[in-house]
Amino acid sequence: VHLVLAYPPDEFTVRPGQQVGLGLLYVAAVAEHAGHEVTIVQEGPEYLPRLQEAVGEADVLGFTATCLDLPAVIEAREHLTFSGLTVIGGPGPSTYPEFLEPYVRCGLIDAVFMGEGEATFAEFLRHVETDGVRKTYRAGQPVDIDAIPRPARHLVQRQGHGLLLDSDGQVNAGTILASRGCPYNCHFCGSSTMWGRRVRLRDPENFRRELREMIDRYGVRELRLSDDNVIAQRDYALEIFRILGKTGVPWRLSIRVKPSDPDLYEAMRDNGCREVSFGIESFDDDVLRLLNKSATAADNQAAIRNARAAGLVVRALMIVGCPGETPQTVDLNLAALRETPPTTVSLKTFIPLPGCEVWRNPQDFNVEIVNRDMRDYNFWMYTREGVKPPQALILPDGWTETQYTDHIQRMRDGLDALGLMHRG
Ligand code: B12
Ligand code: SF4
Repeated sequence: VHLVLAYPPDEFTVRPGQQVGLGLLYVAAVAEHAGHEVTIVQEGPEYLPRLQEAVGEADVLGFTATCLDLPAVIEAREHLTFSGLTVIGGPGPSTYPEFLEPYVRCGLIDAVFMGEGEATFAEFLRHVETDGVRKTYRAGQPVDIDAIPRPARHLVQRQGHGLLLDSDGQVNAGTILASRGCPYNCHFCGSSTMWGRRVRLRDPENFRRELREMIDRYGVRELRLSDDNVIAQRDYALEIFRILGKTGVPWRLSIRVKPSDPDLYEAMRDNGCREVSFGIESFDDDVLRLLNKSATAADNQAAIRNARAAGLVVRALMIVGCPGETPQTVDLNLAALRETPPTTVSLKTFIPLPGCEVWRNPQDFNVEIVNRDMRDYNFWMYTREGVKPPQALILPDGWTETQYTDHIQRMRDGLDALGLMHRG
């Protein structure tokens, strides 16, 4: 079978500092492993003509997509002349399969993959050869993450570049996963819908071999550990950090604010970690409770303080416009940031992402979802053209749209005044 696998045409994935998602590379590896021929089309200029040319001789076209990418992928497919099978997988189809139903009904999409893709894609490829392709493939038993082939990085031109805040933006950079899944269930996150809540850890030796390959074969000189929550098991995390440390390559990761003890951050620093991103979201305890963060504003401050004391660059990931916010939330946020400033704040507006609890049951959070157009579900504050105007996707009970967007603007202005707003 000749397969073309495609990243979606998304302007955000081609911005400097972005990285290649690993999902498509994992399923590409499964296909190659089974003896099939695979070509990957990345995003970027002349996307459609490149994709059209690539699918010329192909039997299967497979897209990966987040929710945000779903409309663009459908649009791309509509513009293509292709008579083979079109399939789609990734976090978008996994958490929002309803979006794809009409396109499956009319035959534009032949099969939708939900959840982890390695086992189901292998099954699908067997079905292609026997003409028994199903319309949906839903992941069953979690795969053994030590038994699956390593991501097929040789199929892409670019692994990513400049992933660290203080890098020059040109360095060849790559992402790697040590674990899959997260035991928490923050109500704005779709991780548990995608992976379940059991964390699977890779054999450290298996992880080490992939790391060596990235450095020796692909020339990767900056790394991002893309795990949902690698510190869920502390001893395991420490082992992974030691392995990273032996490479001498600087790296970053995103983690929860707990545990937040100095030893953990010192171990990260001593093993080459240059930058940590914390899922802070808010310094309003009522909001953190409602979002089921299992962390408090004091935990947030402790993490920032201790990580900075260890000498790490600290990126605070924050969300404004969450369910449960009051006008005082902005004041609480700014006061806490003044008291314990991170290096920078990456501020997003609240998005009720499909797959998360707020999307499923907005009434439990006293909000209404006022916009379900996935093209508006990009939570970055900036576009290529510059500042993105605040937009309401949810409206908390009793708020007008103007009040809500003014509230977002006030947080943004406050961060600007503190000199903490990250424009990436
Ligand atoms: C690296 C990353 C990015 C990178 C690269 C994006 C990318 N396309 O992968 C950047 C920084 C660009 C990014 C941007 C965004 N991201 Co992001 N990102 C991640 C992160 C941390 C890792 C991705 C990864 O490599 N995962 C590991 C692989 C193994 O998992 P996977 O991609 O899901 O793939 C598996 C299955 O989905 C399936 N599969 C995937 N593709 C395909 C294709 C086929 C044909 C088949 C059969 C199967 C299949 O098989 C794979 C192996 O099991 C994830 C969190 C996470 N742990 O996944 C968030 C995540 C993917 N991002 C998310 C979001 C929301 C975004 C943004 C929309 C944010 C925004 N701007 O508002 C943008 C979207 C831009 C875009 N076009 O993708 C959400 C998506 C949620 C959703 N319901 O769609 C996630 C899941 C985080 C979360 N928990 O909420 N992101
Ligand atoms: S936001 Fe992070 S800690 Fe919370 S459920 Fe998602 S991956 Fe886990």
